[in-house]
Amino acid sequence: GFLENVLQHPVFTDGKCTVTFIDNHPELFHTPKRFDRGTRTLKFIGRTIVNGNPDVKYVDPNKHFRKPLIPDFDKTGAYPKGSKNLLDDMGAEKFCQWVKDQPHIMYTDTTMRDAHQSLLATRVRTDDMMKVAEGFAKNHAQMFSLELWGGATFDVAMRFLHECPWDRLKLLREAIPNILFQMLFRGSNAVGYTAYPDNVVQAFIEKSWENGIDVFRIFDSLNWIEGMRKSIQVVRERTGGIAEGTICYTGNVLNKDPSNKFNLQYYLDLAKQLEDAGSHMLAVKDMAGLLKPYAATELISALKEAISIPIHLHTHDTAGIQAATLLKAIESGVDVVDGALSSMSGLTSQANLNSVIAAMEGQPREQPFDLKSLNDYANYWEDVREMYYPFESGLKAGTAEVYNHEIPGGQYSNLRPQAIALGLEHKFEEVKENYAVVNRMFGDIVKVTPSSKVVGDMAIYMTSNGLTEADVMERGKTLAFPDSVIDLFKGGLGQVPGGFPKELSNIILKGEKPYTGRPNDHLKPVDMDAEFAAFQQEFDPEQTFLDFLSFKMYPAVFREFYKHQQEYGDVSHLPTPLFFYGLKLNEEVDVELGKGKMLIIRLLYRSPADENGMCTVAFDFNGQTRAVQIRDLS
Ligand code: 3PY
Ligand code: ZN
Repeated sequence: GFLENVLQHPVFTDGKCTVTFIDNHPELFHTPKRFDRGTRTLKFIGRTIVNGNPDVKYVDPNKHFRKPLIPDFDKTGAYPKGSKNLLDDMGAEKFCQWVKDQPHIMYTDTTMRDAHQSLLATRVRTDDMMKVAEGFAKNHAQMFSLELWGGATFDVAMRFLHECPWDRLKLLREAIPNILFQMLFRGSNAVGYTAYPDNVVQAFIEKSWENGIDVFRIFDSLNWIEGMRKSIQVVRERTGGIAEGTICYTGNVLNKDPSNKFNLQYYLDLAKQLEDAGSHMLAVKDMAGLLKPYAATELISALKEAISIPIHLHTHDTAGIQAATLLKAIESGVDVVDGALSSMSGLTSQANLNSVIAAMEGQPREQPFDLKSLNDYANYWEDVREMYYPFESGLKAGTAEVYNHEIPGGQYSNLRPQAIALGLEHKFEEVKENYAVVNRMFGDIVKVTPSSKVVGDMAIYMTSNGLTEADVMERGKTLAFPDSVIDLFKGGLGQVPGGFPKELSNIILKGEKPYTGRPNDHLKPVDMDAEFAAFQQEFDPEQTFLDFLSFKMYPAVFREFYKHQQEYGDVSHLPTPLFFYGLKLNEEVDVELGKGKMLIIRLLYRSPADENGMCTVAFDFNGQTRAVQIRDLS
């Protein structure tokens, strides 16, 4: 147990023990025998019953969940061959030629990544994905790819769901061996918010490939080719995957005013650079949903002329008309489009995949799907989505305002809660206005994670301090700008063509010199062997190199995640209602703890807090009565 661990620890036996010793050595809590899996699970459930899940800010006591219906599939039959098999057989180059040669349109389903990132604050859990993984792979093997990893999912999985993102990937890969897996990769920033040393980025890509990722959608938050070049190279040279170099779309390509820097030529030049840098495919990533239908005709037709790699279109339905954009792009020869299953589509998510597929029925570029079955999966997700109601953004309809503020879908649904948390509830309109103002002040830039966060931080900063653009320009020398803003102007996210506006740059940097190269060039390579050894030393020897990479991406988040695992075990198998809301008195739930190990848990009793603030929570646990002590934090 814990005491033995302390007494036997070399630091303790060497007499070097200090007051921070226990804090610095979380492995001391690694006492597998005393706290078996069942007890840890009961502790987690007990804590949720007594204090709620800290991530859930509001519980509706009248909420009742339907049991999501898992669509039928052939449990014993083989998986039909899909895009993953083709890639494995042909290799990336040939496979991409094959994609280009197909007359029909192909689809990426974003339900398990961007859709829930944009609608449900990225909270969808592995358990809900796994229930339909095998069936979907067998019923819809003609899907081009499933986007299910990267972006914010990596961070949120550990931080709020207390799940290992690598385990999610591995489990899904096992259940879906036949369809390409796609991730969103932030170039120099990998799956984080700042630049990492090149060798960390490289190791991350290699391990992602080894554990299941095929398509790497690589973007740079300022559309800076140098921020993407290295990742594209690594995918090409160190994996068998597809490097999808990405153009982030912003502004309006139909605006022919000479002052419009995001004009057609801008995108064509970037596309050519990405092709020359070795991209196997090109993504047009319209993260805010600004690509209007007729703009898609112009942009996609011109891109098809200009480059010879396949083109993959991604957009968000914030304005409510992006299905039309997809149709126009399909008419213009785009090769693959992204959509989300109906119940997870619309608003700040992707357009409705089921409906686009239906709209294409009988058309020259139709790719046939079993629409009835696809709708059954949408129904499954509709019932699952209910369980995540505290994370809904509250948006009711699409808005044409997005053409003005240009806020990306994932950020838009987050911005209101963020504004509320800062007491700016009644100034949300102003925050959106200021977002557009800040974009202009910064010289009109691409806004996507993490640059979008910087613009958002500045907009909130100006709103909460009642500052106008003129105030910033006049009194800027005396203002303490958000760190993220200073970092952007210093070059921490890379460079923009022509640099940031000089006057504002001087004000923000207060005389400090920005750097000119890649932010990664300023970072020392990580000594992998030494640091991995130190990592295992700090935590425990069972921690793998994948855990180490999680730690390198998010050190503080990983530490908390590790502590949570030590205390409560692996909570990823708990059913979602149990995970977020605990149990009601006499409510019974089945929990699968690992393969085939079923538990039936019923809540028998919960005492009021005693004089020490402790509650007793008693369960029927597979027919035995077991109780845990939980501190009441109320
Ligand atoms: C992310 O980086 O998470 C995004 O979804 C950007 O659009
Ligand atoms: Zn997106």
